Amino acid sequence: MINNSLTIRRLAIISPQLEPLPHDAQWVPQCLTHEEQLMLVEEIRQIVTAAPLFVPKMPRTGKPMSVRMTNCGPLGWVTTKEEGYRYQAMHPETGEKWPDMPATLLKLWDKYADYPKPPEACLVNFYEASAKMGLHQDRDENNFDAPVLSISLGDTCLFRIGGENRKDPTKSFKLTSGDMMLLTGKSRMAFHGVDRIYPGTSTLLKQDGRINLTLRRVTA
Ligand SMILES: O=C(O)CCC(=O)C(=O)O
Repeated sequence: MINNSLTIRRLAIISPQLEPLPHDAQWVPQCLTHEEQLMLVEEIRQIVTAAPLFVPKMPRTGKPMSVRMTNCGPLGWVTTKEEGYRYQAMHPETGEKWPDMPATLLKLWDKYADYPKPPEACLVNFYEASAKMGLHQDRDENNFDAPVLSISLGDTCLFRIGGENRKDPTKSFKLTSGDMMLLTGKSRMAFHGVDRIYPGTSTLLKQDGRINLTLRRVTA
């Protein structure tokens, strides 16, 4: 009985190479070489030194999210109990401007985003081994024409993506360090989330965990 249910759960994790993703979301496995990933992690360390990780809080309830986060670029995404989800130019705790977005990320956007204007925000999410992110849409931007470009660094995660309605069927698959996802076109408004982290699956970071970077255009 136990074996059967394990088999069924394993089969539910698809291979995006073999089966198209909902609404043609794009997945580029190993988009970054190991060297590029190491360089990017070093750049993220400098960003975190200037703009320390903070715990985002859910609007209204104030419940802490399980990821810690920061941002780089002219704008950053933040959320607090009182003011909810929003983009702003200042770190919510230090009051300082966000650090610049590294050239490596701007180049990735130029190469893959197929959008004429640069990204304005890069969210840096840090997932400890037990962290996850519920199914959600990225809809706090004023511009849904530009894609959301996402990079995975560190431990593998189980990523889930569905359609434009919360109840649409979803597909799950593993994102590994160096992979890129592009939510573009119809998939721009797809519900997506991270169900779990697989600790110990990467040695890129000094500790267990995963970093996810999402590049977004916020204004039109
Ligand atoms: O960690 C991920 O792969 C997804 C992150 C995400 O959905 C978000 O920052 O909105």
